[in-house]
Amino acid sequence: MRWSQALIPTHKEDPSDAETVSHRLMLRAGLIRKVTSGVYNYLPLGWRVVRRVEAIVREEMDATGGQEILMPVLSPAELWMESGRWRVYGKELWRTQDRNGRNFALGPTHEEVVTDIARNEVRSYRELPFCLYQIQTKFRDETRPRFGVVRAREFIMKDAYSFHRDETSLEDTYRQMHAAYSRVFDRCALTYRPVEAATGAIGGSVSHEFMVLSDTGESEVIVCGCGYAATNERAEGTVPPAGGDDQGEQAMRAVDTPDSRTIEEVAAFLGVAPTRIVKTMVYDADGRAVAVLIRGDRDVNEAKLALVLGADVVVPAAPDVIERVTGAPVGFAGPVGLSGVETVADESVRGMRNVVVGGNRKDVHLVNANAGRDFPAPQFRDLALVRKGDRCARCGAELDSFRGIEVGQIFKLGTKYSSSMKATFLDEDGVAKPLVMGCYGLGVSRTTAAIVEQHHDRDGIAWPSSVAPYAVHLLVINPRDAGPREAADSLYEALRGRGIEVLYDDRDESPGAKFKDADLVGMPLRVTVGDRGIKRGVVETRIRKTGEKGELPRDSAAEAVAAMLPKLP
Ligand code: 9G3
Repeated sequence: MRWSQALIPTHKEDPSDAETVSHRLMLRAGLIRKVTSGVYNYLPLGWRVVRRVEAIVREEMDATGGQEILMPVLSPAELWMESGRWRVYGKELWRTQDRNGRNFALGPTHEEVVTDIARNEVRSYRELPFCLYQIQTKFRDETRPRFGVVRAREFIMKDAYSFHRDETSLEDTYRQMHAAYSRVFDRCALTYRPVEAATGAIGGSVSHEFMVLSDTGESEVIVCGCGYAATNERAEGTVPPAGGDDQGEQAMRAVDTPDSRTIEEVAAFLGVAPTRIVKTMVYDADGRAVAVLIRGDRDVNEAKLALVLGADVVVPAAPDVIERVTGAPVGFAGPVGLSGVETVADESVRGMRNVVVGGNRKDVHLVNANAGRDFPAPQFRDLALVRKGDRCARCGAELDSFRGIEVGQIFKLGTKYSSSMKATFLDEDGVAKPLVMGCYGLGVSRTTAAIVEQHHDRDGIAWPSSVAPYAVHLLVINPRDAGPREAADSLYEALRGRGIEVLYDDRDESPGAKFKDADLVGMPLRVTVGDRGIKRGVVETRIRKTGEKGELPRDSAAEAVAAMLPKLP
């Protein structure tokens, strides 16, 4: 492609509203353009990268025996009502109506639609297992789209769904997918880590996320030297005891704490450490109020709480619910005198004595409250959001953490959708059984941004060869010089003749600007044709990733370039 005829609108300046390096560089290098919040155009260079990533994904999905299909974006509401998710999901599920008022969802995922295919087409255990996949645009009306295509409202996902007669067969495909995902991310030259993940509202028993290491990643991953790794939502671990209450049970008393609602405000007002406070969080679990006691310096892991309560959706209760349940405004909830509401405590509270709790009255806290004496001894469960510094549940060592971008997630779904949607098969005894399912998602558009996060320097993007929009960036210093221009034109044709993808910067612009653009758009190999070199019968090369420079004889440059490409990083 000749740059003079290409739409590659690069920017010298960093766009003001881009927070992450991938967002900044994808805008500056002319890969994407924002249409509206969370919605992007993929311009020629950006779309070439997406298609190269898709090609790798397709190859690896096909290699697992996956069969590619395409399901509609428009999902009839009826299917979502059958699975119960039309009711469970809120505004994030992009709903619309057709001209006759029929309800649809713009598919955020396709468990319902693919299960509908299976229940209509699968009869016998003989037809199992099989795996269907698609690479398709998804819609999720996120509250806060950000970081460019990393968290978008319209994005490209590869979603695969496998169907089995039993868990053993599912285990086999799950393992194959795990390996295929590793091959995909290896081929995209990504540094990533598969980690245990929560299954959340999607259901199922087991899940792994593939995390690309990035300090700007939205996800926090908890890791241990023993090899344990899990998202902080899924992570198990022990909260180190805070200590500091070795005296016997003291007399409980009420203390006025005007306008002290947050843990920090109460701790400061009473002159105690947040670890001496037990906070009472009120949640809405599928519509019922639940009180959770947890140490003041810790957070509740809502995914764990949902599992403990067997609830689909767990969200913080609304202020009016808190007022109704505790008799006090937000910030003063406590276990003393709290009746008629299910209460559970996190392990971090076990054994604490003489703690500070909310008084269930405005501007009042209780000091020296003791479980058993002042409020019913609660059930203790592992409900805390594990963090760096906690103890590993496996080996007891101190846990560490890193941030990452989730580029893939795989699930053992089991029969959640097949049972609710009556998708069955006949086993060898003619008995109808619910199909056992797995599903496997890979964020294609997000992966392109993750690659930029890990492959850039201060001058711009440095694409790995496996996904670069073009393998070679050919640059003629001054196209008005007939000698260099003819040399560059013929090298361009010679390289294309060898099937090499070349971006040929033949623009009549300053050499400085063209070199800057070459570094910005980041093709793996730059070949420069200039007057001085042509006079000496050579062209210059520069490897983008390493900056390594070289010269090639002009007459055999195409052959030499072809030999260099496979060795490039
Ligand atoms: C929704 C909305 C958002 C969602 C979902 C449903 C995430 C939802 C989880 C999955 C699970 C797997 C198949 C491919 C791999 C991931 N966000 N998830 O189910 F209605 Cl609005 O999508 N699905």
